[in-house]
Amino acid sequence: MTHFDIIPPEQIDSGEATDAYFDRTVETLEATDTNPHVVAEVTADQFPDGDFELLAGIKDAASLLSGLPVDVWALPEGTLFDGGPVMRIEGNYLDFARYETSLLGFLSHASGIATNAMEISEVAKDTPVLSFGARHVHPSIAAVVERSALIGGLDGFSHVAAGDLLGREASGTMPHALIICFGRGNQEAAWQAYDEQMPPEAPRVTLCDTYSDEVEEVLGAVEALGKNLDSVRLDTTSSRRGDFEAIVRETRWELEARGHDHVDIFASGGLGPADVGRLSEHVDGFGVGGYVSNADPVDFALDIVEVEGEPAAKRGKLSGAKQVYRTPDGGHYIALAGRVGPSGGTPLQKRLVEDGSIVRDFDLDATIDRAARDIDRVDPVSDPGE
Ligand code: PCP
Repeated sequence: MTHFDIIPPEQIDSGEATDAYFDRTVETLEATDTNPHVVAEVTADQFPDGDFELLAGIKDAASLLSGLPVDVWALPEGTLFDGGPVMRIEGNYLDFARYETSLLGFLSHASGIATNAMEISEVAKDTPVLSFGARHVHPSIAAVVERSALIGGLDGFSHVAAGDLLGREASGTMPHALIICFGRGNQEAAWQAYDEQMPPEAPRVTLCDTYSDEVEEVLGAVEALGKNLDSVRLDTTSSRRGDFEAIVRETRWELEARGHDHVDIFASGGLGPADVGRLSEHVDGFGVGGYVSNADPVDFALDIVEVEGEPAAKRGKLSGAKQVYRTPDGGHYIALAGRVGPSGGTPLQKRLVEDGSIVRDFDLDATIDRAARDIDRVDPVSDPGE
């Protein structure tokens, strides 16, 4: 147990992290000796609508289902999908009924974050983006946020403990708190102290918007750190922002006018895809928080589609086990499993769990590469949203 309001992992593993109606269903089925062999699928939209999402959370889903007497197929983590099942479970219903709640939670949350990260990453083009949004979510899911952000194409993240879990070092610059601790008018002292204290490998990125005009603070940072200064971060608070793009471009101009071309500009604070798209040619890096970490979870549901080998589904859902394909033109195609797929289509659902044993690796670098390749092939983000 923990003194925080966090469900312990043991209760997720045991199936106790469930909705009460599953407990009641299990009780009823057991009492009536009813336990059919079923096929169940995890699906968001039934049919393609041109709106692709990026699948994440499969690693945790596989851990959840391992040890249960079931067979599971799923799209590999880091695959784009547009309708149709992302996972199929085959087994006796009572063997996995209580796991539905946690299973959908693992997939829904991670996939929503990965999808928004992908959107940001695509409009940022080659400009690196760090995930700064851990502060907006419950600390128990910080690693889910950072891992999903990387799968979606972000280049790094800020959360230290998530870094420990993922085996990657967290990145960061400095908060306004550091500047304020040195007092108004003492920004140079704060930046210099930071420069002196940080290890040589840490980039010198000074936050330049705390008390006065951005250009003035940036030129002050150049003066204070000289050639040591790698980058300046502009995080102007929204009420003082005006035209952020103009502020960034003016800052760049004034740096270049004084021969400080080596100083990069890093932008952060309330940025979404439209901002990132507008700013990407003017800055050298972004920090994006809420747009990624606060992404809407994907609306996945788990539905029974076959009972004892026969098609079965509630109305509005499609019965029968399905396969989904990547078509040669980068499209997504849904067909009944066992039927002939589209010409040149690649089947996407692969075995994940075989009679309770996980049969796939979850190397994070490989997942990131897979996502990048699929995004390249499908080209799902053409019009940055607002
Ligand atoms: C930045 C900004 C946001 C963070 C990063 C990004 O923090 O103000 O809070 O998240 P967002 O994209 O959701 O806005 P700092 O400048 O470090 O904030 P602070 O003022 O706390 O130092």
